[in-house]
Amino acid sequence: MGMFSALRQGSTTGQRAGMQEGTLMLESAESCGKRICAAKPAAPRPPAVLRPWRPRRGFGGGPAVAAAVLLGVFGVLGVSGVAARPAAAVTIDWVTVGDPGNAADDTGYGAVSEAFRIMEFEWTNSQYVEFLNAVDPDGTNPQGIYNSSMGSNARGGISFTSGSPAGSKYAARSNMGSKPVNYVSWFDAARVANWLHNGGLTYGATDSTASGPQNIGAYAVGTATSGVAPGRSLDALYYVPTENQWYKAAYYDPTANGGAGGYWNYGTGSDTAPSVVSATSTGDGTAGSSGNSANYIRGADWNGQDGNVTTVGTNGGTSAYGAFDMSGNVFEWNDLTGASGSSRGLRGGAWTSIGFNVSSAYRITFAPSNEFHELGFRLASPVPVPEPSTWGMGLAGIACAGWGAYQRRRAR
Ligand SMILES: [Ca+2]
Ligand SMILES: [Ca+2]
Ligand SMILES: [Ca+2]
Repeated sequence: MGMFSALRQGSTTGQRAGMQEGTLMLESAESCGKRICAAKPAAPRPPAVLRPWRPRRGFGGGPAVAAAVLLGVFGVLGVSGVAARPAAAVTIDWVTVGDPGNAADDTGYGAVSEAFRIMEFEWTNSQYVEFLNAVDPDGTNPQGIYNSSMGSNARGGISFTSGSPAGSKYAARSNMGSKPVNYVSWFDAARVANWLHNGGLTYGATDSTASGPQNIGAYAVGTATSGVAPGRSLDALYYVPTENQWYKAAYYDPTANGGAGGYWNYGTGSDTAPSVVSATSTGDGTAGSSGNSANYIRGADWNGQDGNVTTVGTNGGTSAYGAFDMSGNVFEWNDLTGASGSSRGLRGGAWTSIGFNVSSAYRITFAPSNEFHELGFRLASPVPVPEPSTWGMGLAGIACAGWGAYQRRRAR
């Protein structure tokens, strides 16, 4: 087991029953993030790793885990000089949500017993393109991971070109790379988590079987695209946040009430409804990265649309933990309590939403198969914790040791 495998498991937390079925004001949504996209070269694409997919052998037992752990540790520690990093192509910015053991809000949500990480931004079209090209180089669209509306709807962000070379058939549409992906079901989000859990690698052929890299790992979804959403694996390295985790990341502020902690009504660290953001001609929010504003109530008009998704991180300030667009842009899937079930949660409101929907008071439960232009996601992850014996080591030494372990395993 590598030195990086001492990940502290983020656990699910109990929460009250009484969830209610709600109806979504479904309209449209998409956007993508400036920091994410700025960090990712548009071209050329990294070469595909031409090797067959093999199911991972269990936590700590295979290259997939080593790669995933490397990805996670480098991501959070910002280690430089990672040219030797495995083929993981996607860059993810995380914020850490600490203060474990916080009390729930008066809504009953928000109590989380462990520290965890959550994405700073919504999952973008560019990131989803990396996923699609990595696990579906042949363009066979296994398990419906690509929704054709991504390519045809004015607010969709990803094109599919069957004649393009293997591994590059999917591409972000003009001005859409930094917008949040939409038309994604909970199952799609779970498959992204699986891909990352298995190392975020690029494959030489599409595996549409139940043991494909997108179908096992964090979630045992197999080939399912509807029906019951399984709970996540205990060793999941990436996953859809529980409702309590998402709620805490959006609304809790450990400095509120003189340091006693408390909750804001909106994901911008405010109890006042955010200003409605406008958009530039290329879909950037006009608020930048600070202030109490959000993309909702169809204020972001661009590309000929009355309301649209906008570049992640340009629509105003963050939650207390530093996460952008927790109010507005796209609704985000959550795992409710984390238990398996026939519904999944959505929170935060979208570019279409009225003010109430972007507040902490609003929640929806929905069949996990739903895909609309205002539904997206962001993932969570355990906080990487080096084993005690590694505390005295330099980061470079840790990186070399980790990579060596990866290579040794991979060579088997
Ligand atoms: Ca889908
Ligand atoms: Ca408008
Ligand atoms: Ca959002």
